[in-house]
This record gives sequence, structure tokens and C-alpha cells, in this order.
Amino acid sequence: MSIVETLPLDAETLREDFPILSTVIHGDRPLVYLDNAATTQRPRQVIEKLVEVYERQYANVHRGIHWLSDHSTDLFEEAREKVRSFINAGSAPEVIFTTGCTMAINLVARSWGDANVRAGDEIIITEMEHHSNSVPWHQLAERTGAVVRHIPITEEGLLDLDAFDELLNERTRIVAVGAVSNVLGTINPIGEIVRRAHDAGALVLVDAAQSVPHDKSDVQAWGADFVAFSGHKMLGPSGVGVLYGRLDLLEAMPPFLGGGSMIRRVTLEGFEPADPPAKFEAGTPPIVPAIGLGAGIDYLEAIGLEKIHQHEQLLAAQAHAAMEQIGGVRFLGPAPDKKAGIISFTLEGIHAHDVAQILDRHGVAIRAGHHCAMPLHKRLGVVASNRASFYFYNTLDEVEILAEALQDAKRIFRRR
Ligand code: C6P
Repeated sequence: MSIVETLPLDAETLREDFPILSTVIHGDRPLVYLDNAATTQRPRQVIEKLVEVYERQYANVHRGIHWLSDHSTDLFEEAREKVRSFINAGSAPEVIFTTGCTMAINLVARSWGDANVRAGDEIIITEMEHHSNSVPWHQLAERTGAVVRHIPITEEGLLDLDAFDELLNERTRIVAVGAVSNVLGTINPIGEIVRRAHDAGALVLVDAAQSVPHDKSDVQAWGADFVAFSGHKMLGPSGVGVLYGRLDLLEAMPPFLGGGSMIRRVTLEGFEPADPPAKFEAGTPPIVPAIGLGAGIDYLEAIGLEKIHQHEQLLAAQAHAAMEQIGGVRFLGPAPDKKAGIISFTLEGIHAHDVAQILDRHGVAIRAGHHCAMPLHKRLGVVASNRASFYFYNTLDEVEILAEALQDAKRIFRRR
């Protein structure tokens, strides 16, 4: 059943930039890569940039007086500027390079959290958070005696904003929420959440790991205080991520890690920290991964984030329609028009790992398990689920292969 005839992007042509997408597995099965929420693939332009830097432009940054170090530093700082512009941060020092989204959130929980959260204070997260945006807050609560509260989800898989209003009070110090759920695909109303949290005097951290790679982001329009995301989910190398923080907050926060680069001066008695972003980039930073992320951003901007978002939503809508025909599919999360290009589901009577294994035989790569969201799976009453997640290089033909493979899984288990 076809509800989508054409897509806004010519994925077949774009795929030519991604060598890995022409892989054939199990003898004759073209790889159908639908695990993009876990990590995306990289185009030649990013891979070649990494090689070029290592071959001709690499030295440590912010240290040398020699030409090569200056050159490498320029490339690293250009990458920071690309990130700044990509998310519309107000200034470059508000962009901190971390090792990933997880470290970015931990940085805030440790640095801002330890300095500002006290016993009896409240931290609000949601029932749909990835463990990276729940465990650091539980750890902060353990250290301080604060309490973690949860915005519940509705039956449809949306955040219950009325319940959020009831949770907010003068003890709420921070609200930490994902912009897009990595399981449900739900697109959360971040601007609205920020407005309500700020009215109550609380800060907001946005886990944007599943939104920044897929749609236009504007951290100033959101009004968010902190925003975290990972480079490897947006064409960049693994080992680099970003923390955006409002400059006044970063200036007031103590450093998270100590070491080289993060100091203005060190004496026998102690140290004086540098200004942001250096204050939060102790040691040698992820130099080449950050430059590679910059190349990934160039690639995404050349395509256009609006088109990427539309393309993925249409693929997800088509997948949804095709999977509905199979029967026995339970979709987790809202209807396609309220979510990003992520479809999590269970297939009646078949364990998620078995489904993923049968799909793998067809060349289809999807994720199976709890997707680092155990509390959400408990809330949904399932131990594990399957997840197909799309990017701009996926095609309608691949959606068809996914649906056929699921039919096959049903056939195989009916026979048993
Ligand atoms: N989700 C997934 O398959 P790191 O591992 O630090 O790059 O990203 C962590 C993270 C944080 N928040 C959200 C919403 C995420 O989806 C992820 C990573 C992957 O869903 C790996 S578990």
C-alpha cells in the first residue's frame, strides 16, 4: 500500500556519497540501514575531511606557537563556529565540545547541579527519557538529597503537560527533557516547556540527540538554558558531542574536569579557571572529530534541514501504513504526523530479538531491546521493542523491503 508517491529528496543520488550504503550482506542482500537513531553513516565528504586533516593539517590545538598548531586550532574553532550557527547559539563560547551527548548532560549535572541543587530541591525529567538524561539526575539526587520527578506520558505517547504544571513548584531547580524521544519518536513542545519552567523559576536542559540531526534547531528560539547532542548521530565521527549553555550560566559554573587548557593560571596553591568554552574543555579535546562534525554540518546544510525532516516523516508515514497491513503490529508512540522518523513497535507473539534477527537475514538493520529507555518500556508494559529509524538517505524501496521482511517474520512464526 502506497500513501507516499515521491519524496522531497533524491535519496538515490545522495546515497552515492555514502560508501557503506552499497554494502551487500549475507551473499546477496543489499544493506538496508534503518538504525539511524543509534548512529548515522558518514558521507565521503566527512571521511575525506578526516583523512585530509590527519595527512596534512593535524597538531594539538591552543598550545603551539608553530604554524601547524595555529592551522589546526583555526580548523577546530571554525568547527565550533559551524556548530554555533547550525543551532543559532548567540556566541561561540556557548558551544562546548564534549565526547558526546551523555558527557554533555553529565557535565551539567555535575558542574551546575553540584553547585546549585540542595536537599529537598526537585529535578523534573520525563517518563520517556533516554538513560543518559535520567541516570545523571538520579546520581545528582543521590549526592545532594534532591528528588527526581517525572512528567508522565499520555496513552498516545505525548507528554502530559497538565501533569507537568502540577509538578512545577518553587523547589523545581531544573527540567531535563528530550526534544524527540529515541523510542516513541514524539516531538516534544520544547518552547512551551521552557516557558512554563522559566515561569516557575527553573532552568531547562534539552536532550537534543534525536532532534538536532533531523530538523532545524534554534536554541535561542527554544529559550533553553542547556542543549546537548552527539556528533555521530549527524554524520560526524564518534567521540564528539556538544553542550550548548547560556553564557551567563557557563561563566558562573565551576569546571567539571581539571587539567590542561581549562586554566588561566596555576600556582602551587591552586588554580584560576579560564573562561568558557576552555573552562569546560580540559585536556586535548576531540580535535579531528570536531572538525569532522563541522564537515557533517556543511553536508546537512547543503541539503536543508526542512527537507530532511519532511523526507523522514514521509518515510515513517509510509512505513507505518505498510506495517499496519501486516496485522499484529503494535506501534509505540503517536501517529506519524506527531513524530520524527522513528517507528518503534512490537510484533504480536514474537520476541523483539527474533524479529531483528529475521530482518537481518533480509539485510535490514533495525534495533531491538529497550533502547536505553527501561522506565519507558515498563510504562508501556513491554520488555523490549523493535525500532526502525530513518535518515535522509533512506528510500521508499527500503521501506518496502522492511515490510516484506516483517511479513516473513510473521510467516516463520506462524509455522512454529
Ligand atoms: N541513543 C539509541 O539507539 P551518546 O551515546 O552519548 O551519543 O547519546 C546518548 C543519547 C542521549 N539521548 C538520546 C535521546 C539518545 O537517543 C541517545 C543515544 C542511541 O537510541 C544509543 S542508546
